[in-house]
Amino acid sequence: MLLNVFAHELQQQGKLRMEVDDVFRAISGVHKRCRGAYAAVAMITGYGVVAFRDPHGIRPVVYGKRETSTGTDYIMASESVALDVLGFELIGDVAPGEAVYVTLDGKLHKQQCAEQTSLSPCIFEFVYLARPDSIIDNISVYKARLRMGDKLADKIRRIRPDHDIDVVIPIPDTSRTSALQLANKLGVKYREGFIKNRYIGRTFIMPGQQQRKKSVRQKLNAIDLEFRGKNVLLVDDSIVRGTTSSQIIDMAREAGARKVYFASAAPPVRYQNVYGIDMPSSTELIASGRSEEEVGSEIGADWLVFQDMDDLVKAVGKWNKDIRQFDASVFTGEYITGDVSGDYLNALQSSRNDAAKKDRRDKDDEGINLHNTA
Ligand code: PIN
Repeated sequence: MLLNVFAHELQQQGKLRMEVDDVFRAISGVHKRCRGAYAAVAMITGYGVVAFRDPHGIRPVVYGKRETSTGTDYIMASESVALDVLGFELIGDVAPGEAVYVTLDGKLHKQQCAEQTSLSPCIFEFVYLARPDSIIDNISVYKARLRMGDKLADKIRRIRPDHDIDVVIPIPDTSRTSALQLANKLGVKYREGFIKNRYIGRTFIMPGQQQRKKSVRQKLNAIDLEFRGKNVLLVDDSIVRGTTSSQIIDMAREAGARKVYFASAAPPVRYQNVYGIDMPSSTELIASGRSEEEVGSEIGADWLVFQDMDDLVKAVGKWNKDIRQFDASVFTGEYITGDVSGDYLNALQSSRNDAAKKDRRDKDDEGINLHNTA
């Protein structure tokens, strides 16, 4: 849809031959007509490649270069890791509202195309979505996650000064970085108690509760000797539906743990995401309408600790003081574009719940069957 709007903006200028400024003008038009989060890379056949980012800079997009014997090559990608593996050097982020355009002759042009901008990156990228080796808006995701572990350790010390944790065990993969630092700071052993089957994809975006449940057991296997007779602190990056968390707690108990404590490197996820992540509807979020204690007993933990919102912001924001605010709407319910109404959220709610998704899948299957019989 976004590209259609962009194409329409280009077409409306009615030029036979497009100049660089025409492309930037079209992107200004996109910013006027579209709201929300977007970071896009588009190829304009016969002209070049252009990357652009929404005026709030919610989603990331970076660009880089590499020198070759024939000149400079440019690259654009949503995460800087793509540049590393292809031998490019990072130039920087496409700024909120900015467009970076590489024409067929190999020249790079860039221009601010939005009237009002603010840098408000999505904090969930740092919590979970991005790879740890990525750098987003000048912040190393890895460093941010280490710092989340630091902050969690401080909180545990504060609220449970007499804790009896024997071992810290991450729920792989994302939480490893913060769990490692948490254990270090608490002065408790860090152990890999769960081994991940590396051929399974992300479960929290998988359709259907049944399928998700099955996938947890297929995805993780416990090493009993790390659990037997011990008080374990399991660490995850976040708790979304809570289904994985409760199954993992069961697995830890089956493996012989005496007490199972749980730490989430992020605050409770209570609100829907409207900025590009196909997250569950809020009724399916375990923390929606529940207190932290209630979530703890719901997932069956002996106790549960969540990162405080302030600490999460500090953990990430410490590395780039230019960021005044993050999009943290899944935790706070405050949508930084300021235009997300209750009606919109309700409509989203009914299209995103598992039943609606199943319905759509069934219809798609029917479509395929009809097609086959025809
Ligand atoms: C999984 C990262 N992480 C694990 C994603 C599970 C929420 N879930 C969000 C925790 S991985 S649940 O490291 O990429 O494998 O609360 O919805 O059950």
